[in-house]
Order: sequence, then structure tokens, then C-alpha cells
Amino acid sequence: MAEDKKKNKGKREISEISVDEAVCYVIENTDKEVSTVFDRAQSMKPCPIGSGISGICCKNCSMGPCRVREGKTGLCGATLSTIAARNFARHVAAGASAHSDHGRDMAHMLGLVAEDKAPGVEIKDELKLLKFAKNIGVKIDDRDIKEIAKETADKALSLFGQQHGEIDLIKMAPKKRQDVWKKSKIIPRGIDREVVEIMHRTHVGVDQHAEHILDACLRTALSDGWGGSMIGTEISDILFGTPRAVCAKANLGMLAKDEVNIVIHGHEPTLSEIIVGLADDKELIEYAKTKGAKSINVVGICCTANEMLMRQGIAPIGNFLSQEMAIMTGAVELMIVDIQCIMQALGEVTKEYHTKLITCSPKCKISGATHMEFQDNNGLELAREIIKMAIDNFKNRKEKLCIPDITSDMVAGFSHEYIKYALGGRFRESFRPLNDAIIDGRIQGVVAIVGCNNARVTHDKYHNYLTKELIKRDYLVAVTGCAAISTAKCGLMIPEAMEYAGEGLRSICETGGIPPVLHVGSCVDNSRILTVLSEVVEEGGLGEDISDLPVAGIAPEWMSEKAISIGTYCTASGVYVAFCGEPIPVESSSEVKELMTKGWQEKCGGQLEYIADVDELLNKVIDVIQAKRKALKIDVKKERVLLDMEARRSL
Ligand code: SF4
Ligand code: MSK
Repeated sequence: MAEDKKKNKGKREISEISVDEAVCYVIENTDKEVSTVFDRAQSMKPCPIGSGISGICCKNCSMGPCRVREGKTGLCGATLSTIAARNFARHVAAGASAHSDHGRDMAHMLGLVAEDKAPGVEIKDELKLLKFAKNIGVKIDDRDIKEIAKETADKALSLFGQQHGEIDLIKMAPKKRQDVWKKSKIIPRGIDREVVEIMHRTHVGVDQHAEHILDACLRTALSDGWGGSMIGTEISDILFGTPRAVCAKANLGMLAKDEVNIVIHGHEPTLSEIIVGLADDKELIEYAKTKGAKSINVVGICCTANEMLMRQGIAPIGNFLSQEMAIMTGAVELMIVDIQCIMQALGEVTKEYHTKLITCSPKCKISGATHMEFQDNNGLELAREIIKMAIDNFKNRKEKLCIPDITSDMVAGFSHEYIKYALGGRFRESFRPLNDAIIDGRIQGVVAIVGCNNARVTHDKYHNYLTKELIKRDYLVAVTGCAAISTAKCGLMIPEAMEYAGEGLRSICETGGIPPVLHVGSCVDNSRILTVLSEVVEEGGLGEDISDLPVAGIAPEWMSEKAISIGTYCTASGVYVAFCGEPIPVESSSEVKELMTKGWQEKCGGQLEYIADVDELLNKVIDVIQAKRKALKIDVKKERVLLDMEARRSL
């Protein structure tokens, strides 16, 4: 791997690698020959056929892999559009599985907590439990909270294997949206069922019809957004608390020079919550002092960081492309990873440093890592053991520390509940002020910027550029996942960032004391955006369906299959979604592209497309939102009329 480093030295300007100065600092100042994802991106170009740009590749049976261009077919006769739709479908299935399996584990944990079988975890938000229980059809009456929790967990788990009918959570969508889904026959029956069926339908010799395969994509993605992800988010709030505004600091500068640094990385919050709780334990801090450290510092990467940030204010030190750099600072005693977005390369990087890499999920092992499995009832014990291991490793620091002195202040914690509170106050919490601001044009629309980093795109560049351009034009921006960490590092998540915002948006930020960029959470928390959209529709004045709202979604630096599933469920919910950076895997099929734009527009009021040029994408998003404003007849700015007494009486 160090070979990649040598080969690429001097080939790429550092400014092309990342706009995050902290990441650049570590790359430029490390004295080790460690290969990073950026080096590998330089030495290995993406396959133009596998990526679906010039032709497409099918490897669904051993007569292939078949490389197919327009006018040609695979050995079995499969056309370009069939293969493009099938490849896209398998991305949706994998993305939906990742989110939903996470949601399943949260439901399982709720069941254990209800039976007092998970030491270190408890129900933190009973009100949210009651609401969620109601939403999935569990009776409340005057039953004991633990009894309700157990039945809620069992009911949530049953949604995965449900074979017929409709999953209950789709009832949280506006009535008109549910009718759209009914008409198109895309309401998910059960979460696992949809994923299994899509894998079956894309097997050689089953579903050969691009539009029919894409219908299955919509249904499977809906089982993620309104199913697995929604369960993940709701139960995380129930167990660990519903996020409220919280101040924190972001970036690699939050690694401490003289403390034991523990980095949590991945997506599942449970064990990390216990670790964060225990890191304040006096006995453990005293133990750290006996080993020469001042204290214990827990920080995070990717969405485990987002989960801990939203509820505990833990510093997100980086997003997907920062994970190797965290270790390369030489200051990390231990990195504990759970699931998703963990680069296998960490195993190699940690060999060069004193950092211990720990895997804890029964679903994820990495060569070079120590596996310490988190089981149902060993959370407290395991967390203590892991913290002690980190403390014991402090004395093994041998490298020159390379911690950049770079941090950014931020405010996070914008759950849908908190947004309502911020807008309306304790006694009048509601989305009414947001709807009014959109109607009178102070806010032109809401854009969700979500998704990953991609080493083939300058790290964080598009996230930050699009966010700044949008808030400047009075679009409120909601962010999740790695996009959220990107804008936090860029300093856009503090109320003072309103200086970048247009006049209208600034006035709303000033009134609500909120930044123009709202951190809504982790990848599964994109389901919070669905809840916000539904509640905004219900609040009234902006149409009757999500597809009427002046909103859009962007995944500017997407990388994972989960991003494809998120984009698809947002589209199925009636939202215009654009991908940038690397193409989505259907680029060479004009038929599939048309089905996902015009076709999906007719079917569900949303579109999904890839736009290579970031400014073209920005203009398209603005055009789409402005067209929605026009349809709602709120495109013309109404002058404020001050009424005198007589005029008021006549009203
Ligand atoms: Fe080729 Fe058809 Fe097999 Fe795909 S399923 S690899 S197109 S023969
Ligand atoms: S972590 S899925 S790289 S957003 Fe949720 Fe970031 Fe994308 Fe992973």
C-alpha cells in the first residue's frame, strides 16, 4: 500500500484532495509513508463499464460478466435498460438492508431493555415511546411502560417479516401520499420481504422489464425510509433521548494531546452510548491519570459520531474520508468500529501506529482488528474493558503527534421535535412559523443535503459549496450523515453563519436562534426529514402532499448504496432528488434515466437524476423549487399591508 503513496507523490494538488484544512494538514505533515484512500483513488481509476457510464456490466450469472452497450445484449438477451435497472435495484436492496438491519437491532435492544436484560441501557424518552407505540398500533391505556415497550419492540420486529398488507408506519405520511402509493401499488408489505423479493426479481431470468424492476425499487426503498430507518431513529430516540439543541466542536483538532483519545466510528449508537457515559466515571479517569493522561476524550467519526453528537454533544472529528487521518495524527489510543462505512484499510493504517482497532458488532470483523463482541447483556462490562484498554495503550504513543489546531464551533440536535420547539417556543411549538416563512417567501424552500464523501470528488467541496449557495438565496438547508459533518467543519452550523444567509432566511434564524443549516442527524435520521415534510403538509398552506412542497434533496458526494436507497425513498415520497460527484449506475441507459425522471414524476411526483455539473445541479434544484412555489401561487412576493382599524373591522 505504501507503494501507492510513493507513486502518487506530487501528482495531485492538496487542494484537489480536500477542502478540509485539518485533513490536508495531516496528509502534509505526517512523517510516515502511509497510503490513504486519496492515494488509491489516484492510482486506480474507476471502471467505466462497472460504473455504468459507458455501457454496463452484469455479473448476475456465470455466463457473464457481460459488458453491454446500447444495441447489444448479454448472453441471456438482457438489454442495457434491464441490466441498468437490475443493478440499481441491487443498490437499493443493499442500502435498505443496511439501514433496516440497524433498525432491527434497535428494536431488539428495546425488547431487552423492556425485560431488564440490557445493563447500561434504559428508556430515556417515554413520551416518544408512547407516540411510536401508537403509530404502530400498540395499545397504551394505563399499561406499565415496560409492557408497552416490550409489545412495541415485538411489533416493530414483526414489520420486518410481515408478509401481507401494508407496514403501519406508512400511515405517518399525508393521506394523499398514501393514495399515490396505493394507486401505484408500491406500499411495502414487510421490510425483509421487499428486499428478498428484489433480490429474487433481479436473479437471472426473472424480471426483465425495466419499469417493473424500478417499481420494486420504489417499494423496497419505501420499506427503508418509512420502515427500517424510521424504526432505527424512533427507537434510538426512545432509548437514548430525543435530540435537542446541543453545542459542540468539530474536526480533528478535538483530539486531545494529553488525554486518552477514544474514537467511535460506524453507525449503531448503543455500545458507544455506554462508552460515552462511562468515560466520565471518576474511577476510570483516576486510572487514566495513573497512566500519565489527564483524562479520557471520546470523539467520533461518521454516523456513530452524529448519533453521539445529537444527544451528548460528542465532537465529530471527521466524516468518511477523515477516518484514516484520525489515526495518522498519532493521538488515537483506540478506535472502536461497529457497522457501515468503516474502511478495511484501517487495519493496515493502524499497523503503523500505536492505535488499537476494535470491532464490536457480530456482523463486522476486520483483519488486523481485535474483535470484542457486543452481546445483549455485556454492554457495561465491555465498555469498561474497552476504555481500560485505551488507557493502557496511552503509554505506547510513539509517533510524533500530528494534531491540526483546527476546530469549528457548531450547534446540532435538530430533531423534528426540537425544530418545532425552536420555531414556536414551549407552549406554541409548531411548524406554523416555517410554513408562514415559506409562504411569504422569506424562506424560498428547504433543501436536504445528505450523503457521503467520495474520494473521487474533492473531499467536502460540493457539500459546502452548495450549502453556501443555497442559504445565500434564502433556502433553508437540512443536513445529515457525512454532509452534516462537512458543513459543521466549515463553520456553517452556528447562528453566526446567518451572515452568509439571504435577508429572509436570516430573519428566521434570528427569531428562532437557529443556524441556517440544521443538523438533523445520522444516515438513518433521513427518516426525520420524512416526518418533518409530513408535518409541514399537515400544518397547512403548502398543498396537500409532500410532492406539493417547495423542497428538494441532494447527494453531492454520494458513495454508498445507502445513499441510493435514501434518494429513492425520498423520490417515492414525492421529492426531487439530484446526485452529483460520481454517476449513479444507470447513466448509460437513456430509457432508465427517463423512467426515473419523467416516469417517476408521473408515478409519484418525484424525480431522481444525476447531474455532473454542480452549478447546473444548483440551478435545477432552484428551478424545481420555484416551479413548486408557482404551482402553490406563492411565487410572487406579497407586499406587507398595514391595516388601519377600519380595514380590520371590514375583515
Ligand atoms: Fe450476462 Fe444475462 Fe448472465 Fe447477466 S444474467 S451475466 S446479462 S448472461
Ligand atoms: S456515514 S453512508 S459515508 S453519509 Fe452514515 Fe457518511 Fe455515507 Fe456512510
